[in-house]
Amino acid sequence: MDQRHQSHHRPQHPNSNHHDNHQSTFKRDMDDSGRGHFQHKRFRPGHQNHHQAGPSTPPSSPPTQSLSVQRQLYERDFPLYKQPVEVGNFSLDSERRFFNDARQLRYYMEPEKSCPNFDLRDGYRGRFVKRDDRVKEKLDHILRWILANRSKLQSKDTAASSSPCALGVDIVTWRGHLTKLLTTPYETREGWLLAVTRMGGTLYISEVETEAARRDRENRTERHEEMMYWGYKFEQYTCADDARSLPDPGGVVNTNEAFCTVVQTRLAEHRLLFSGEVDCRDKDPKAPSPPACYIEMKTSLEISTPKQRSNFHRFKLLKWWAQSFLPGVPRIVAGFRDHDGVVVSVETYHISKISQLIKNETNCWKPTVCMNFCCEFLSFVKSVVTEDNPRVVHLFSWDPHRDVTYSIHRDSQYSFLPDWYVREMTSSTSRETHHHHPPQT
Ligand code: 0WD
Ligand code: CA
Repeated sequence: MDQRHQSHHRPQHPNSNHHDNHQSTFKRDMDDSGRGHFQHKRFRPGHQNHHQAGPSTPPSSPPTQSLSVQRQLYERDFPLYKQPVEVGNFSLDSERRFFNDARQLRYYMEPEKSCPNFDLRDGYRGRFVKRDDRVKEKLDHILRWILANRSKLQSKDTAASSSPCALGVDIVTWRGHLTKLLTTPYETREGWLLAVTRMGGTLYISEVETEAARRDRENRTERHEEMMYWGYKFEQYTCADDARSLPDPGGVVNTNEAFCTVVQTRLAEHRLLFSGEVDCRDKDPKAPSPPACYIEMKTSLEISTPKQRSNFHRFKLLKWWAQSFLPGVPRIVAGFRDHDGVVVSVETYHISKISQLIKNETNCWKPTVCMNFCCEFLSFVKSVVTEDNPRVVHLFSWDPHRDVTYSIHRDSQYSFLPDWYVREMTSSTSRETHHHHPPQT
């Protein structure tokens, strides 16, 4: 059942390439978390030093302090990545209220002409309701989905396996956070902060806004604010509310509204559960089942020079590929626009063909580096975050040209699992393991 996600990646056992480069990668970092004064090893990619629970690891082995992001360390065979399976979905309405259904899913209507002349500026001043991006929702919507669908999740996996974790998955997060991990080896501008908490054996990963990102958000130009609207407006020109109706370009664009898929998959030994926003689906009722019928919509500046084409391949297609590959969304429909926000052409990209498309580019990104880095990061996180406690956060931090490091926070501003979730998860775990309530008479 370990199907390859992409046919052009050669089949390979996830752990078959563990000849590590025995350079001396000892890091002479002092332990600033108050646990002694070892010389800590750097976490070595591809090395089995993350299997701390394994019998070959001496119990005194000190935890590793940092993870290198250097590309060449991740240039090996593509890791196993199972075909993502949609286990559910949810919708957020115009007021950002959660619904455990697909009411916000839209249907792609192919534009009549190849040069559609969509005016993406239309409606920005009068028919636009923007989500308040100062509100940090963290993992809340996913956690709501988990509570509403626990029986589905657990019956699939946990009951049968010997896994001690209550949910039957190792990692719960947003797809967007995984996208950031995939692109990290090639990122030169923006760092990230990821908060991690272990509860019931599952690691929850939730992004924390960096200072730099906050400054950028607070200092956006009016032009930038307007351009952020263009992507949503393109969706409005091309997506309809149901399979038999037409798009309504005269309506209001409300960015509170969202349809999110929840998928389960495995990256090497890591069982993942994550959610991502999906723009629309193929309107043909005979299209393959989700996520294979989903379509990602994008806009981008039209390409007029070889330099622009090369930059598009090297930087933008990396982000587009990573985002859609993760949940198994097979197609991207891109609207190329001019500087005035008029769409001048529309093109479809098949995710499985992107790595071929970029092969002739010098200094280009490689899918295998992205996936191997993400896999090693998750192993690193598992080895570091061993205390099972909803009040403890390990904050993993990365800046371009640096290693990934972390700090530990107890009952801090970084705690992100809400009480309603912790209470529900812990109370029902004990209910299930101890007894069944007799029916009330
Ligand atoms: O509060 C937070 N720190 C975040 C919340 C960070 C990232 C996401 N979110 C939540 C929101 O609830 C949103 O509905 O995630 C949802 C989207 O999650 P995702 O799919 O994991 O995010 P990502 O892949 O980065 O973005 C997918 C789409 C974007 O489309 P484009 O074509 O631009 O990639 O979701 C939208 C945007 O349309 N989007 C967001 N919507 C609401 N809040 C956010 C955001 N912070 N970021 C992207
Ligand atoms: Ca999109």
